[in-house]
Amino acid sequence: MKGVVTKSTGSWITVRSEDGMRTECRLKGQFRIRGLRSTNPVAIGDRVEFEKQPDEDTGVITHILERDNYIIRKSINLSRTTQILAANLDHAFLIVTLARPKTSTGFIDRFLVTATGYYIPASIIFNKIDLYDEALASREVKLKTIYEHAGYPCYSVSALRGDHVDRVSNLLKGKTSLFSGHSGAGKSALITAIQPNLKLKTGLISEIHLKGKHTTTFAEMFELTDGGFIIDTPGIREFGLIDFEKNEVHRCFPEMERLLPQCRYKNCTHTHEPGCAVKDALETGDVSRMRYNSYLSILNDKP
Ligand SMILES: Nc1nc2c(ncn2[C@@H]2O[C@H](COP(=O)(O)OP(=O)(O)OP(=O)(O)O)[C@@H](O)[C@H]2O)c(=O)[nH]1
Ligand SMILES: [Mg+2]
Ligand SMILES: [Zn+2]
Repeated sequence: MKGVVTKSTGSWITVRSEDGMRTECRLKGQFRIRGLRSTNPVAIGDRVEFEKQPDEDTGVITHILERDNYIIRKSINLSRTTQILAANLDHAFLIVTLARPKTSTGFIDRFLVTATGYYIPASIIFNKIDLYDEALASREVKLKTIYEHAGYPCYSVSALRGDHVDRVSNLLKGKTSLFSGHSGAGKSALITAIQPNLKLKTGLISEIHLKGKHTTTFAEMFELTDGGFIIDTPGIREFGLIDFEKNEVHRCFPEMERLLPQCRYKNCTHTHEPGCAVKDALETGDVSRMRYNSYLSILNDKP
């Protein structure tokens, strides 16, 4: 039988077959070894083949089909382990909050680089706009200008008040979408605002650290009544990049990639080369310094 992985708790993997039925499956032993470096050899969104066990209730996954794409990260602290957030995505959304908790632009840029590197359309959702004062509102305007100019659509919502939630739900129709972001950004709250019958668990923000409390512990894919699937994920602290070659990073900054034909050297890395259109654009403001600094910091992470 064929199906899609909708949840994985380590020992049990939930597979949804085309008829909508869900089967709790185990993984055949050999995959564990092959996927050793990843904390999760099977990712949410993976298309798999499985066999029903004689008890008819459970199954065994026998084959994982090739992935169209995936979003993968490594935790900075545990640099050897990688984690696939989800596979076979049509769209990746980063849920960003400017306060309670604060999302840094470095984090945003690393997420966008990964999505772009794997050709997954990425967008930013600014949540908790009900908490804005003038300073936060103007910070959001600045960030939106930068990211939209770079090529990433931006949306502003309040999951709490319901502001503009319908705009986001329209984007999800008929697609498989991922929600990622820091703990407490409101991923589960926004999914529940989009589809109230899901009633996902949400957690209060710690008053001391102004951060979330890691309420969602396993990623899970949910079916939307209007068609499509949404993947809620546990909050992540950092977004460590993997699999990137130095000369590939600029490809993941669309506003820089656009300028490459105007650089003197066709393999320009936009760092030390003369006649670099990206560096000229920094002067005119066409490429934002903040994004360029992220680019340099990502380049310098490389061995
Ligand atoms: N003021 C305000 N609070 C919100 C909004 N959206 C979510 N929250 C609150 O933020 C807290 C965290 O929301 P969650 O949905 O649990 O956040 P999460 O991103 O799923 O967090 P993890 O599951 O820990 O990764 C909850 O107390 C929500 O009620 C919003 O638009 N405005
Ligand atoms: Mg959550
Ligand atoms: Zn250049």
